Amino acid sequence: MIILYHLGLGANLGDRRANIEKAVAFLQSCGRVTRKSALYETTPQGMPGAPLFYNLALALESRLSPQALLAACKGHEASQGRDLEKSHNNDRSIDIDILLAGDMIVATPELTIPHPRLRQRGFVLVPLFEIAPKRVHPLEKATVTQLLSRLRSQEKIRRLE
Ligand code: PH2
Ligand code: MG
Ligand code: MG
Repeated sequence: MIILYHLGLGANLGDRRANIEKAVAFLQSCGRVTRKSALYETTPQGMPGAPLFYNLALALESRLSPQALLAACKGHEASQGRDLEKSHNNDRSIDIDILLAGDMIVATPELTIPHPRLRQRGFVLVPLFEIAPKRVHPLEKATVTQLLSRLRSQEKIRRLE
């Protein structure tokens, strides 16, 4: 079975553009990357004083299960020097988050899909809107366009390129 994933990538340490590009290349080895947003420079959320992020969203068609894809992404993050022990809201060279996995709903201690903070985050919704405006959030029963139009946030999101 091929699953259509939507992923969010973020980096706020080191060469942010290169770190994101490396992650995209890595994900190409997990399946077929069919859509990729522009890069966005975004203000860090929930991380006061942290350096600005680069964020991007992409679509990946993959035969990997959500659990296998998560493990592969964690492996890549670790290979890029990310300390996964203290991974919550600290600066990072690369973060790869599974946002959506087709219509699947996953709720385990290790993995929650759709991503639990998807609808609160402009840095996720703006790039996702660029590549998948009509995608439906299977719990909210709302499209990415609708989720973005409902978002009230102070984030600064600047499209690069
Ligand atoms: N990721 C977070 C927390 N805050 N802020 C921005 N702008 N971009 C991110 O990717 C990001 C964040 C947790 O993963
Ligand atoms: Mg994240
Ligand atoms: Mg993450």
